[in-house]
Amino acid sequence: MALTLYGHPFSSYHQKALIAFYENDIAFELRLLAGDERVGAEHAAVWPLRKMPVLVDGTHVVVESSIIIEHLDLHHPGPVRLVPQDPTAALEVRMLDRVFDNYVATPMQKIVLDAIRPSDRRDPYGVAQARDVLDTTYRWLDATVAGRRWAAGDAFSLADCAAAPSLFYADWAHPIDASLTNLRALRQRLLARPSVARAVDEARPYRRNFPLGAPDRD
Ligand SMILES: N[C@@H](CCC(=O)N[C@@H](CS)C(=O)NCC(=O)O)C(=O)O
Repeated sequence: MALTLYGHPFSSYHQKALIAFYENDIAFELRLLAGDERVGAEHAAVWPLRKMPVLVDGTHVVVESSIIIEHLDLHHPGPVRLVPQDPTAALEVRMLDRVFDNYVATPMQKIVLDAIRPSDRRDPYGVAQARDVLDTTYRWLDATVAGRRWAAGDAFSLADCAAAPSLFYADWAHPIDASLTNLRALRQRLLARPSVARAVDEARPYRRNFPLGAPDRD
């Protein structure tokens, strides 16, 4: 059954799902959300909230990046299992996935999206709160990933699919302090992972669109 993915290469949540596709070399058709009205209408028809990514697997619509990855692991498994079959290990993976989405990607998005608001509708108080959340989360993550190869342990997982794009863009929006060596090293290991490197490379042409101005580095 054909897999169709609605998204855009520069979107952090789209990249999160892409990494899972690339890990297991799963074929899909990309429906690029880049201003084509027909694709936009298809997207709105399957997911009225118009968030990306959205996966359509045959007649089944799957929304939310974490659930898309769980869906692939369940219905299109490959050699790299992204959700451990051991339930206790799976809980740790899902916990880290939630931390990266809620406390890294969400405050990062707050900072980035504030920059494209009209200048008289900005929210400096909310942005300052988002920076505080990032600082607290960075410190917690630095301690949590100490001694781990990947975000949730020895195996690359759903948690790393979430970690890679959220840390990538969060470090652009609000740099990870140099003292947090475990977290910074994890970000570098993630960038070297072929599936992540491929998603980052495919997004390179869009860097000029980063609302805060993309730094001259990954
Ligand atoms: N919780 C969602 C978040 C998806 C999300 O925020 N996607 C952003 C792009 S990174 C988006 O669609 N933004 C467009 C919009 O909000 O209209 C997920 O995990 O898939």
